[in-house]
Amino acid sequence: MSGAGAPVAAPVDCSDLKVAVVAASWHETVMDGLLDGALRACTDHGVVSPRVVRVPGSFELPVAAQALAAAGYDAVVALGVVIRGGTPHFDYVCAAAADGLNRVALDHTVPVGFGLLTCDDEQQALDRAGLDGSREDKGYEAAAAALATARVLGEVR
Ligand code: DLZ
Repeated sequence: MSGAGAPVAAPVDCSDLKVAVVAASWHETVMDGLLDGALRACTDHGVVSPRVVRVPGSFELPVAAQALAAAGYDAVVALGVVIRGGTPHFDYVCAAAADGLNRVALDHTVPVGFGLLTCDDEQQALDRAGLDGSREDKGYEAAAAALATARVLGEVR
């Protein structure tokens, strides 16, 4: 896995940060890879016992992320997989999840890692899931971005 295109930065120490991962449950194999990657990033950054919260689908990610941000977590990582079907449903779920997660981040000034895969088919998701044979590790990337941002925000405040 090269994480093609993603900036590579040495992990910063986040051992003093409270971190939560919120993960949807659709597309189990891909979600397992994303969650494993996010937790690996937490370990690499020294995060102690990140909290993991599972929700049914990606549409439910923002409300859970909001609760976690309001509860005082320093960084939240949101993980989900939405695969395009034959109706406009895909667009509604993706837009609601993306807009909602962005709103949580801005309303609470808490970084929310955007680990939501929005894919045309399952192969695109598998290619990005951080599994054996995947080209990219988007769960790791989303967590690393949230942690690096939380570290920067700590310096700004
Ligand atoms: C209903 C639905 C569908 C069709 N597809 C997905 C998907 O690909 N990925 C995902 O995370 N969730 C999906 N959902 C569930 C919705 O996100 C949501 O959980 C339900 O509409 C109930 O609010």
